[in-house]
Amino acid sequence: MITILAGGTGSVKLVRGLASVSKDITVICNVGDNIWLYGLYVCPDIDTVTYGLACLLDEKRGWGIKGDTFSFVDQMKRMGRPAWFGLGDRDLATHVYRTEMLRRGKSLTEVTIALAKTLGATSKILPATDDEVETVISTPRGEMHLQEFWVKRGARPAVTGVAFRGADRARPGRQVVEVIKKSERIIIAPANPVSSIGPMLAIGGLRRELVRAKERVVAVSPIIGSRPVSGPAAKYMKAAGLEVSPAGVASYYKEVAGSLVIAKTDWKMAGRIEQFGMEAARADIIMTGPRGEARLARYLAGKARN
Ligand code: FO1
Repeated sequence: MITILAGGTGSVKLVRGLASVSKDITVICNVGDNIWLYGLYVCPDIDTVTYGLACLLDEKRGWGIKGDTFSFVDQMKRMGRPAWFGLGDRDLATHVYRTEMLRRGKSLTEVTIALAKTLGATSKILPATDDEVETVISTPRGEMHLQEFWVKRGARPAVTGVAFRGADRARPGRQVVEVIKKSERIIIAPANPVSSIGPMLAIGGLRRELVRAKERVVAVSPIIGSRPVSGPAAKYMKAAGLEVSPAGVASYYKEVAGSLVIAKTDWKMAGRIEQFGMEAARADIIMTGPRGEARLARYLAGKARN
């Protein structure tokens, strides 16, 4: 069994690649981006992975359902309600379904498994926790929810800190610990280390399990040279006091991962990564199209068998 720790947009390609090369994949998803909107519980990273595995994802945006319409948010705007978060009309059904089941007493784990099945996702998807953990960004304008920083404010404010509210009380989701224990390989997706993987590492019980499994944990760098493959990783990494480089990623993961896969062009970084007690493996980590996704996945699955 292979487990992958995933965020959303930055992780879905590798998740899909792994699902194309192995039937026994479990995805543990970040919940720090989850947000309550209009009385509905929206879980962007879980939904991105679910839609990606169910061939529903809007590939161009990297989130939401392809071909979706936005009449609901347009109408909300006309009614004078906040409409900065682009909830699609079909996507809305996911949030209504989830919220209804949560209100009936189901856990987020149960709802996530049910949604994946209903929508046709091909792998097991689990939230990192059933408890609420919220990624909070500190800026000179004050603290704000990650979605407010990213979507409402277009990631423009300077970032002075990143915190994970509720993580100190959160317990790993049902099945998460068991899945980590059983997996021959645990992969950390090339997601934003601070905002996508950070909320999971902040959950004590989950972090402890990864520390125990360290030699089976392999992280894939989301940074090539000094640039993130996508998204605002550089801003968050700088705010967390990390160097924006594969070595900076290694310093963040040094306690929980035995190896870091870096781009072949970053071979000069290997020595610095090894100083953190990690193996520095070199591979083609840019995933262009399904073939690129499957190629990196095969490489990682191969490492799992070695
Ligand atoms: N990202 C945006 O940049 N703008 C949006 O309006 C937006 C809406 C949205 C709705 C549902 C969903 O599942 C994701 C959505 N995202 C949107 C993506 C999301 O904000 C982030 O990219 C992830 O949380 C980071 O992984």
